[in-house]
Amino acid sequence: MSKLIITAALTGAEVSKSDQPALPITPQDIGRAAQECVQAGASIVHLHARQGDGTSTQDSAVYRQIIAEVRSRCDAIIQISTGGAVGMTAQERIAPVALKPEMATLSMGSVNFGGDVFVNHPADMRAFAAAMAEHGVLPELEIFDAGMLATATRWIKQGLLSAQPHFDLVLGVPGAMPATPEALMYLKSQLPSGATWTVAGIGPAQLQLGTLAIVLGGHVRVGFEDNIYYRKGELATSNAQLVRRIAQISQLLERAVATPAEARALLGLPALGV
Ligand code: KMH
Ligand code: ZN
Repeated sequence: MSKLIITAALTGAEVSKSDQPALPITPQDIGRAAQECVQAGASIVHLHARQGDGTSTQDSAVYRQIIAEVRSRCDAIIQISTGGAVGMTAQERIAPVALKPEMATLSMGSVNFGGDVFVNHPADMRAFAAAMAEHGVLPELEIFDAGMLATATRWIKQGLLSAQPHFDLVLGVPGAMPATPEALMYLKSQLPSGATWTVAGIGPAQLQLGTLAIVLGGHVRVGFEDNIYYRKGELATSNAQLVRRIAQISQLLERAVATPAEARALLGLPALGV
């Protein structure tokens, strides 16, 4: 089994400081959180940008600052969001891909998202995939529901996506696939052979499905975007606290944790600076 890649989803678009006082919002805070997470065992940071008042933004200038703050402190693989926040236009969402981060998310379909609808029109998804290919950005294919995985598989066969895909199986969004072992096992059974995959469980499932993914040979995403609690009724003190716990579980299960350099090799990304 390969070493474990831990992604830290530091900020997200929906969580606020009033929900989680330790949420990193400013570029400096996001840079510091990334550094702490790498020290705790993360190799990818999944980034969202916020304006000064906490509102979500896809402004490239803000992403440029965030990327600079992260890169000046650590060698994490930088993955930006193209999901942004519900209601943003496709043009807004794709803009920061021109900064050529190492990775970016690519949602593979539309889905009810709590009380909202997260819209991903096939024409926009195709344009996102093309923009990522043009800028040399590795997509992480976001799968919220089984039909999205079927779409990704079809697009891989049609040559619209790389034959060496990396997936994020997001389980537990209200309106999408539930955060159950059965749902994870079904999605795993449908993955193209040779694909790498990570699990993002929402809420308490972050710990439970993350542990299952460690055993199954997948990878794990943790962080405040998906879960703000350390345990029931107790807020986590930092993103790094969540990273540290999943790294410890992996080590207890005798699966070593990848460094950012090792994660780049596992994902077929060039070494940093190459
Ligand atoms: N904020 C969600 C609507 C992504 O980062 O690509 C979408 C999201 C997915 O967060
Ligand atoms: Zn995100």
